[in-house]
Amino acid sequence: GMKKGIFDWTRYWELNEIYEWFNILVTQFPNDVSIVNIGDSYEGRPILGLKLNIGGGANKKSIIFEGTHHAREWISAATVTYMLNELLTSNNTDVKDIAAAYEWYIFPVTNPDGYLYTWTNNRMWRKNRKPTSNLLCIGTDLNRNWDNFFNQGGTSFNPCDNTYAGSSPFSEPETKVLSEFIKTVPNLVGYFPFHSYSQILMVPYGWTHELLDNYHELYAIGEKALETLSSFYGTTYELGSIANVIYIATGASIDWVKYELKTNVTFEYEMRDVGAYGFNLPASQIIENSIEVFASIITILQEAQKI
Ligand code: ING
Ligand code: ZN
Repeated sequence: GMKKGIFDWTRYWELNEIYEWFNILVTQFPNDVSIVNIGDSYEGRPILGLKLNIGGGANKKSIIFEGTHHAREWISAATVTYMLNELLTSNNTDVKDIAAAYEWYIFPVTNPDGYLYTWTNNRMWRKNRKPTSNLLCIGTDLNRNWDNFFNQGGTSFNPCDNTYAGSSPFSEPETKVLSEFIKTVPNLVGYFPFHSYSQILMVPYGWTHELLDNYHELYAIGEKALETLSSFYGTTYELGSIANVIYIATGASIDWVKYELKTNVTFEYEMRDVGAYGFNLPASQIIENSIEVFASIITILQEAQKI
């Protein structure tokens, strides 16, 4: 694994550190990784992901990790970078098999302006940083801005609210460029957004209470994943559809991917904790959180390969 130093998981990383680390990985693993720049945020920062095709090979199925759509959920960037590092460097044969079996598109920070703002101005910022029709209020909730039952529940029409859905579907550059990119990914079979907090593993949909598509299949896989997850530190998660375990929410990325692209394996994580620290999860929990979540994802993919 990575050596201790600037790049370890005992503290949270700033955006430029994550991007710097990408550059290091490209020089360290030139045959297996490349940087994908899907376009710019509102304030002009590139939204960068790392593509992994370990050992090369064509026609692999693809998986996308969506990190930090919500700015204040720092554990998302930390866990996604940790998992990327494991996929590249783990010696565990189960991990190596899964890592080499897919093409991975890993985005630690899909809301770079918001993430930077949480470091410089307001630790509790959730939205992006694009101005709205209200001069006094900035930002759209990116996880309400996708073109799927837009503004039909669990959203706000008020630009000052934290769940403001935006002026129209994909009105925000961050959701626009990410959705356009996702459509170009060949053989997309898995989509995983990482949020915090509450310790819930969720499957579609957020727009309806109905249990549609392959809900029951995903639920059964989710049960196995949570057995794996709790086996390390006893962490317990709830499991269910978004609308049933938390609330109705429309315009979410996972719903759009599932509904529009018919992607098979779609799980959204609400990671640690259950509220003691909330979004301010201490950095001392990054590694434990990452270990349990990553192992559960390996279980999900092993189970999904059986069906
Ligand atoms: N929770 C998610 C949110 O966007 C969610 C829950 C997930 C809603 C998927 C809709 C779809 O509100 C957090 N903590 O952001
Ligand atoms: Zn969130």
